[in-house]
Formats: sequence, C-alpha cells, structure tokens
Amino acid sequence: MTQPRSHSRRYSTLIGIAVGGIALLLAACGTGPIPGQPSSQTSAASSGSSTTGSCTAATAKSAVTVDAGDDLKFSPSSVCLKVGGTVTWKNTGDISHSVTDDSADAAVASDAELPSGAKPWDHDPLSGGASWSLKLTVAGTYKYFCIPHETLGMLGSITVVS
Ligand SMILES: [Cu+2]
Repeated sequence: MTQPRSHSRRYSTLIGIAVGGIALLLAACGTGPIPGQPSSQTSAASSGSSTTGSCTAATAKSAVTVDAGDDLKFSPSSVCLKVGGTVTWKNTGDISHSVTDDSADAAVASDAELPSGAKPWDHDPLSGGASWSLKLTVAGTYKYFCIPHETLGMLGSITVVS
C-alpha cells in the first residue's frame, strides 16, 4: 500500500509550501516602517521633502557648510537656513565642482529654482580644497546644481525661512 502514504506525503509538502508563503508575506509586511529603528531619523533628514517640511524658524541655522566631494554629491543635499544666513560650500575632494542656481545653465530646468526676487548665481568651479560662501536674504526654496555633474545627480536644495 504505497499509494496512500505518498499521497499524504505530498499533502504535507503542500501545507509546508503554504505555511512558508504566509511567513514570506508576513516578512514582507514587516519591512515597512520599523518603529524605533535608529536609521529612520537619518533617512528622513536625507529626503528633500521631509526636510523641507520640517524647516522652520526654530530649526533653521544661520550658517551651514555643504561638502562637495568626489562622490559627485552635495552633502547634506538639503539644508535649512535662516534669512540672512550663509551657506559655505567646500570642495572636500579633488574633482572641481560649480555651485549654480541659474536655469539658463541647467540641463533640466527644474534642477534650478529661486524664490521670486532672488538673483541667480553661478560660481566658478571650486577646485579641491576651495570654498565659497553665499548669504541668502530672500526666503523661499532654492535648488542648485553643479554644471559638470548635474545630469549625474549632483543637486542640492536650500530652504530659507524667516
Ligand atoms: Cu560637480
């Protein structure tokens, strides 16, 4: 009588697959927001929209430094500044980077943004170790980029609040 035994073995295999599938589904659901995970604060800070949302007079700084590195990124990529505050860009690597907020120089128009009343800027490429500071006196959202690396994603934003 081998038939009933093999039938029951196949049945239990099916149950095993079903249980495994449910466990996978539960695991997938668990990869959503994990409460209390220490990295959640960091990921919120690096996301442009959440930082913009939390940029208030209470959280704004009067001076911030943004690194421009050989990783072709501005870091931090978004900053929150008080009106009249100063942003200093520092080239921490060897590759030259421009700091530009002028839609006339942008490959993608939306990579440049200025509040109305603010003047566009385009600073000459910063060589390794060089830095440049800009005082921002008009509140609003600024989006800037590095001309040589714009299309590689070297973009930054500044929210200025009063
Ligand atoms: Cu660059």
